[in-house]
Amino acid sequence: MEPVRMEARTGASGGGVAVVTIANPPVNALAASVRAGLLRTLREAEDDPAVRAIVIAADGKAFIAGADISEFGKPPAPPSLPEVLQAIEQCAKPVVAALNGVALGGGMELALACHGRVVAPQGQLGLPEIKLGLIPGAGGTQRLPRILGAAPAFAMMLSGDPVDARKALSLGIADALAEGDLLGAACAHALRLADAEHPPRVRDRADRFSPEDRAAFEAAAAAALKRASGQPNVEALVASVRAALDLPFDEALAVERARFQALVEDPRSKALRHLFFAERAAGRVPGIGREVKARPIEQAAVIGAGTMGGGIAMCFAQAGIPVTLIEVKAEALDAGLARIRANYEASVKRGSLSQEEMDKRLSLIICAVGLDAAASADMVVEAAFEDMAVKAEIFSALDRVAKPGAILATNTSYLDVNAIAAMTQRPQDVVGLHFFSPANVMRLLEVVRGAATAPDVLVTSLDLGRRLGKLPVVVGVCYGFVGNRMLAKRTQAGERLLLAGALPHEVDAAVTQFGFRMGPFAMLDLAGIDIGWRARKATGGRAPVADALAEQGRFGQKTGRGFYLYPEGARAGVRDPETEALITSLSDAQGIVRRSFSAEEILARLFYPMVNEGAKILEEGIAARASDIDAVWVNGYNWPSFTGGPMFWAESVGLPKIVAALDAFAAETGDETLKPAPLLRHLAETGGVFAAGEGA
Ligand code: 3H9
Repeated sequence: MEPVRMEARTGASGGGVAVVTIANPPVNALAASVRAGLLRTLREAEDDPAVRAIVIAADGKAFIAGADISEFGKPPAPPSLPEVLQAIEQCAKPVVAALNGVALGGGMELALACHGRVVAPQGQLGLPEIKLGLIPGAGGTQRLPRILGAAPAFAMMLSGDPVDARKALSLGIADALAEGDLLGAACAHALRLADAEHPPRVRDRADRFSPEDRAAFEAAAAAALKRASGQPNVEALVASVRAALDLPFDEALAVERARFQALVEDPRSKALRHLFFAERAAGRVPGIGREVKARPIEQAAVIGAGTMGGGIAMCFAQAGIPVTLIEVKAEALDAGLARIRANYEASVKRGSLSQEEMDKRLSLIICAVGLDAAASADMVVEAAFEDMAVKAEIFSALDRVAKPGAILATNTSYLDVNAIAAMTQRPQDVVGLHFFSPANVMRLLEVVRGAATAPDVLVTSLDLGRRLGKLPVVVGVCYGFVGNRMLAKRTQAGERLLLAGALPHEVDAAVTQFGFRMGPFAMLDLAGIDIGWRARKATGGRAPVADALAEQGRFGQKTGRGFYLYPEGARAGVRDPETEALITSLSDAQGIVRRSFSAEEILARLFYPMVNEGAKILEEGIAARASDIDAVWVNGYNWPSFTGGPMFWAESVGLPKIVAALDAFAAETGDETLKPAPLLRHLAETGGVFAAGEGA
């Protein structure tokens, strides 16, 4: 099918209008074929004496989702989008956009280049380029300020968030809202404009610019630059909007274009674009097609009203799904519900939740004692104590109680989902749903596929994850799945660094400088050093520094002392001479001559073993794609998005360099697990990349 087609519109409201329709599923991205089709049809319509006005419309749910992101970084294919938009703007006949759905990025810019815009109630308009490390590159930074004023336009582009149809109308971005026949309304509007002497052009406007607007823009720009130090897209956005105020339209447009093109080549934008596609790919399971339908989930149950269980129940309530919160004892339920209520009340106080919404959510959470209350649930999520015996008991009881076809999910972080499934007569209905703490906030959801998990159970879990506002990523069964398994490598490497001569604040500084919000030791202090210590006691594992701290009752923030000191309940730790002396004494006891480490070496020692583990995870099929691992780490562990995630970052560092370093680490420590995984070594030797040969 042609990506752009043209039809003559006849009839009372539409005679003399050429309707140019874009049809490039799924979201009408402005691929080269669409740009070429638009230019061609536009010229035809312009040359046709029977045509008085033109309407640009789109098939499907979206108007246009923007430039085709997959074309960025490839050789440019003419015509460029600015060229097409210039042709629209300069067309002698009025061109009106019929905005049937989302008009994002280049899609909104196309609408702004038109002479009029009519929007359907479900329309949404936005310039989200900033989220991809870019700025609008087809006139958005020039035309939006002319409609809104520089300050409001800057705020909208800085957030990247869209406005809905009504807001677009009230702001003057859209000229009219069509409740019924959008195309009819757009044609009528186009003919009205045809009766006027000249089609109105946004570029000719300057009525929103004023000294007050300029001052407000400069203040907002200064604040944004301070917050986003080192983010080139924010700097480019400021420069482009300032150009709109200072320069003639075409010169300012050239400033925007040059800035946009530089950003497209910036590795940070490449990383963010990688993540855009990574997050979408994560929802696809190789071998499971669209023919597999999800089971209906209308009622849920959560077992365990602790912090995790409560947070999961909140996720269901937020999505409007009634949920029964189940405990063994009424007191535990009361405490759990009180925690949920306090959490909501804090949100209401902050203004991020209305009282009405809080009441609605609370009314969806029903409390019950005993597993029988799970009988009518379509999905049961177990969030009880992390202990195999406890889980075994719950799942064999659930097998008796739950209705046929109900999905039985465990929120385990480490335990064997296959062993849990084996406690039931219906292992095909069992799946892992690993939420991250706090469950109502964190976006990542590891969907753990057991050996027997049925395809429709997996599809339902992915669907449900999205309904809960999560990013679900399918992972296989192994100790710690993708995220915690790799985290263990970082934790082990951190311990080694401390014993070899680094201090906690040096390691944390290197990691925060890299872009994490928190370093590994500040993180351990926040989570509680005792948690890992108890787990290691049970499994026989060792972490000499953390164990020594825990043995002294230094559990982290909650005891005021851990890797750092927290005077008077402070949340930010300060260096603790006692901890540092303890670390040094542990090095001495092992006969280690301490030395200093550069930030670069710290990062290599922490992250290369994680990359190696990621390669093993791929070899074992625990993750289907390297990009899934990136999606896990960015969304669940705060890996800085502008580096694209650990596997993408590894490729930017260079796999041969990582392999050589891992060989050296293995030789130095005698730790065979640090030896490069065969996949990693192979890719390094052959110049390959992780993405090659991945399932779709
Ligand atoms: C830009 O416009 C630059 C200009 O200023 C200057 C140019 C000179 N390109 O999200 P979904 C695919 S920058 C290519 O799952 P939803 C997506 O990968 C762009 N592909 O659906 C997925 O493919 P698959 C500014 C795109 O309903 C499929 O469409 N625009 C694009 O949940 C469905 O996507 C943006 O940043 C694209 N632009 O959400 C908007 N968009 O099925 C980015 C989507 O193979 N897009 N795809 O996995 C979105 O925000 C959401 O996709 C949207 C639909 C809200 C549109």
